[in-house]
Amino acid sequence: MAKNVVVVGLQWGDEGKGKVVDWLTEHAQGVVRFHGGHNAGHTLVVDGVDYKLNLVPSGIVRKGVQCYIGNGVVLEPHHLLAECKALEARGLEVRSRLKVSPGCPLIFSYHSALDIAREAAKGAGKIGTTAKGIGPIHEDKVARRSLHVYDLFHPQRFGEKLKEVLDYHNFVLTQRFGASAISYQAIYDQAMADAEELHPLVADVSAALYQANKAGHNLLFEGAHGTMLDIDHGTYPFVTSSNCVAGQAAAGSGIGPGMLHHVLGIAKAYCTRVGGGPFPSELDIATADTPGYQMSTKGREFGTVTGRKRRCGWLDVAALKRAVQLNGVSSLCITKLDILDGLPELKLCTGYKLDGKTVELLPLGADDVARCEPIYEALPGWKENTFGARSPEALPANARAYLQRIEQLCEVPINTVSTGPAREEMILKQ
Ligand code: 2SA
Ligand code: GDP
Ligand code: MG
Repeated sequence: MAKNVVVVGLQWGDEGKGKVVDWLTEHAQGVVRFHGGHNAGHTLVVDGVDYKLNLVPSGIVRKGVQCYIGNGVVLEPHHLLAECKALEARGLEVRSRLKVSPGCPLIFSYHSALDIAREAAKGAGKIGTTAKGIGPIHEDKVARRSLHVYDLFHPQRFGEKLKEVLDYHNFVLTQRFGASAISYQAIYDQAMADAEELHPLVADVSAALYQANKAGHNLLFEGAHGTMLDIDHGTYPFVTSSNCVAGQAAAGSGIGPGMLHHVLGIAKAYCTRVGGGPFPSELDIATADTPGYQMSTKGREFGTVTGRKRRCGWLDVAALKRAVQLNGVSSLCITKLDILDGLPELKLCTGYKLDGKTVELLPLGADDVARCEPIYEALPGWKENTFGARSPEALPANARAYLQRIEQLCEVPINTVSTGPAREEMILKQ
């Protein structure tokens, strides 16, 4: 493993980043979250036990690995504490191994209330958010009115800032959306109680990472979403509100880009997307015995946070190539190859027809993406079972050919392949 590795999702999220990060911790001493919030959901399967993580980094299941939540993460403090306690109740050491940046913007109930009210007002054109308040907290951050973890430890200052921002948002909630106002006292009291519990975890993450790197620690920077959900580079406005690309690993954790040595891009062997927005290679998932149905059911494609059904489609290589470029991907990991077992034919979307022209990269923004007609290349499927395969030789020839074609089109090596949800269900090439 290169010293410090950024692990990013190259599609619309849920590529299996959590599983891969956990697997990589065999060779790492630290795992860092650098964006997103409790809208993210990662499932790890270790020794037959399932762990579902939202804010806690995916290094927590491996004994002795230090976990960091960087300033780029938007933090719902009560959710974090509840998540830590639930993991501790299952026997993991959590709070003693977790450092939280004082620079994280704080999410409170008015953020989710605004998120829900906005989505309801949008009707059919809604984004399909997770309703966790992710958009509203990022608006507050950029508008320079958000509260941060460091404010929690100055009760008077915290109270004054909270009052000001809550007045502002209550006006919007009641006057613009006809929703109920949110009570100041309930938020203040809960935040002060949480502050006391959070205090021992708060540390200068930026400085700690600098020192850890100097001490020779291998660090993993864990992406929480996918490149196509990036606020600048995704299918805007059907995106989340943070930067999801590898470049955010530096800004969102307070380290310099020179400290990042390898970008590992994670892509599913097919595509999924949850929520609204264009998806050129989307398939029908409702009709039995169709490829989309197999992806949805065998792949158990349900949102980790909301339980929503994820939409499914063929692997979009034109979108993947865009993601490879945006992230400067050094190597690829293809996950969930096993879900395609038994399909007679597979398709790769290699480009689109747009305004009578052929384009080879996903265009920017939702409006043009929605007008893209996919161009497909067909490849033969395989009948054999790849579930749990652990060596390249264990894969059928057609599965190897499928991977080689992706490699060829993306011009990046596939060094790892995941063949099942469990930690050890991985193929490492060479
Ligand atoms: P938000 O809540 O403002 O970030 O939603 C904006 C868009 O981003 C999508 N989004 C996600 N897409 C995939 N997975 C996510 N995490 C959960 C999971 C999702 C779930 O791991 O399954 O449980 O539904 C995630 N979080 C945000 C979202 O669907 C909107 O399209
Ligand atoms: P993340 O958000 O990128 O970490 O991905 P999620 O955890 O939200 O979704 C990926 C899902 O696929 C999880 O339920 C994983 O347990 C599961 N998974 C990951 N890799 C594989 C794989 O190679 N094969 C199968 N069958 N499941 C996998
Ligand atoms: Mg997920």
